Amino acid sequence: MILIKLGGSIITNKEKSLTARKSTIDKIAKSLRKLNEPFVVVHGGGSFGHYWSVKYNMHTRPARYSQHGVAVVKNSMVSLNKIILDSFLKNRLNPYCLPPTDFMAGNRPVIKKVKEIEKIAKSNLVPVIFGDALWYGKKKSYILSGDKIMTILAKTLRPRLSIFVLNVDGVFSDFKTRNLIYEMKGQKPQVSKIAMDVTGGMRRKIEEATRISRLGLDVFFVNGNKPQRIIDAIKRKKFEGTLFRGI
Ligand code: IP8
Repeated sequence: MILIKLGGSIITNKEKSLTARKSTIDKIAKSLRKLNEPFVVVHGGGSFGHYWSVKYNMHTRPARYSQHGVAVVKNSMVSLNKIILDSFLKNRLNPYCLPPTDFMAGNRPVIKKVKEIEKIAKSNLVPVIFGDALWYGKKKSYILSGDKIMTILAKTLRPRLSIFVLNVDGVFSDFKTRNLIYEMKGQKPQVSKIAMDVTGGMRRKIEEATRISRLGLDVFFVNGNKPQRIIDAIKRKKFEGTLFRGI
């Protein structure tokens, strides 16, 4: 099984609030049709969820954030999720909308429910999960990042491959030269800080990818503007991106 994270930067225009990159989403969906093994999709918040999380000062730490904020963030994620579902349906994938409330209790996964996700994927449906504002308990809530969801799922489902689809080629050792790191082996990459990202942007992605690779599972970062690269990575053809080899 394959886990695919569609980053907020590839599915939305991060410069412009509440705008989805519909044609990019369509192209990715069309490419995913070429896969002939079960896969699960997780997507991020981009200029939908992050836009409102910043406005309402909500973060990954459970706290008593504005309840209106929780409602608005959730609503925006459902809107973005609907755009993805529509595109997948149009492209004859069988998307199965799966909000994280389906397998999370507080900030812990319900393992029995997580295992069910694999069964859904193997039945020729494509679970489509997303980062979200979640109820924690005692009037507290928190932002659960799609990147974190990747690690949660990887721990239990042990995918053959986890792919983070980005708006750039992978991890750079240097921004100016755009020098791509083909395999992460403890180098110190350069990461940009995106003010809008409440879950930590590229730094968080690298952290989660490192965690997944320490479970003995391979992780790839690829550029979603060239969707064939996703397919090539999965089919182990020539690979353009950054590999975190499972250790
Ligand atoms: O973009 C965060 O998911 P991410 C989702 O994967 C929200 O970090 C609600 C901001």
